[in-house]
Amino acid sequence: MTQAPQQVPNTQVAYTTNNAGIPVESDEHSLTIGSNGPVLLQDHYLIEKMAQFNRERIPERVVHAKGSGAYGTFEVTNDVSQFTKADLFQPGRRTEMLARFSTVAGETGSPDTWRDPRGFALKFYTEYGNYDLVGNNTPVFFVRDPQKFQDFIRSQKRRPDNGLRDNNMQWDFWTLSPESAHMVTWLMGDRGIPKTYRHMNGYSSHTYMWVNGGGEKFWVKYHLKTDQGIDFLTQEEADRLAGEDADCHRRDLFQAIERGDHPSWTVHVQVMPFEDAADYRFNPFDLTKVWPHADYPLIEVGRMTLDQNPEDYFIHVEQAAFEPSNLVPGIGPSPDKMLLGRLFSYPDTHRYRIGPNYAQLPPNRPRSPVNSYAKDGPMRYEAAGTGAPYAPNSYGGPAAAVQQFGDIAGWQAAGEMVREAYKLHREDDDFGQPRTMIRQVLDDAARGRLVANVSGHLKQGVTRPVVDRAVRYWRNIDKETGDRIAQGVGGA
Ligand code: HDE
Repeated sequence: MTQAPQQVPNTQVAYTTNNAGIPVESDEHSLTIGSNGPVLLQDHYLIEKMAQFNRERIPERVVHAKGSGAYGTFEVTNDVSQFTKADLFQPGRRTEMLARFSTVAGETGSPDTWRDPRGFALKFYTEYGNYDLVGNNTPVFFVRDPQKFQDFIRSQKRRPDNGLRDNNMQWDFWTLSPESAHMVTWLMGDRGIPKTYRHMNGYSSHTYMWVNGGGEKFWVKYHLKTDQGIDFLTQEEADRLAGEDADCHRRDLFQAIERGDHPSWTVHVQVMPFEDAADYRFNPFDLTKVWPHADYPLIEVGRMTLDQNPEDYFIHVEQAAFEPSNLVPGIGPSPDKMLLGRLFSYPDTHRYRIGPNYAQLPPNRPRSPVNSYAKDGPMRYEAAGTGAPYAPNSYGGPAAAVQQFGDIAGWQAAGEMVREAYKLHREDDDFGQPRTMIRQVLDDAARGRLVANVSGHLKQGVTRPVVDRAVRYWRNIDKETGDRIAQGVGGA
């Protein structure tokens, strides 16, 4: 009988145990009859190791599967309390946070440098629960109705017949959905492949509502401007890195934080008075539109700094659950149809991917008290502490603090039930803002790269009718750019 290892506290001499904490007899030999086998069913540790291994994967995110994350802090640097009573935005506040950056269409093992928007997901552990701001590195998006999101994503992923990605599907969808023009211009330009996660901006993209202490409401859009400066990879650089170091963005973020080179972003908002929305020149809730800064300038709010790598990638990043529905007092949604669709989808996907008690997992666990009446369900391990499992109850269970938190961050709504596009505002159209971007924001070199990127993309497997439609799509955005792309793809 081999002696059990000297009984010492785990903290000093760590010896291998099984999941029940029982010291194991060997790390490398299965239990057999004689040294040549057969292997015995009673080798409980062998079976535990194999069974655990077979169950290590959870479903990857259906979009934004490849990503990287880090913890940090958000610090208020400017007094915006006239616009919001949200605790984390009050003067002097420092709030711990988690950020996750990601690509959109690629699977968990795909290259960091594929041309794709980048997810920019933030979770703030505030005094009144988690506030999640789940944006991208672009201020707009491809579609403006949640009905089309799933279809858009399918055109970006893999064909049902051969499982291959297909530029033809992408351009077929985009050219049949002209509302995509603004975002496609962002995507096919320099912002489509950031140099690293540290060298890109983040945006709420959506319009949100802020409510101040007096109950006044405002519409806001967030801009998180990188303090590292915007930088990008050319298509050639990105293609090379995809082969040489598919995880280069993940590596860069981890190593920068490890060496103390903590990335930061300065957080700004554009603020629109509540009453302005109705007759603003663009539909302020249309996710394919920006608010020109001349109309609503940026107002600084604070700075977020990422300074702590997660100790375990799977626990803190793979299981992180961000949801736009995590809106704390002083912040609300807006009539943006895409945002309202997202309020359902994220908690739904978390329940599917990581179980109904996902909010108790380390990255998702609020740092403030949780007094919810939720109970039971797989992997639940924290008692609700509500005195009785129902409300109201006479055993000290929590009740809603209606006086303090009863106001609703909402708006007037009336009308027939319809299935229609947004009513157009006077300057609403699908091509005006991308045209302004090409003509007034990009310089000659950036315009040249945009033309080269689009032409190159169209020459990879896109069929002639779709190419011709794409040239028309770009001519509608900007005639000269469309003509240059026509030339780039051999005339159309
Ligand atoms: Fe997402 N999106 N999305 N999305 N999204 C998800 O939720 C969805 C949209 C974004 O790092 C999913 O947890 C719908 C816009 C980020 O974990 C899913 C619609 C923007 C992340 C989902 C949109 C985003 C996601 C899949 C249209 C920028 C990664 C995994 C109505 C403003 C968060 C998950 C992370 C992830 C649904 C469109 C950003 C499927 C229904 C617009 C950064 O629930």
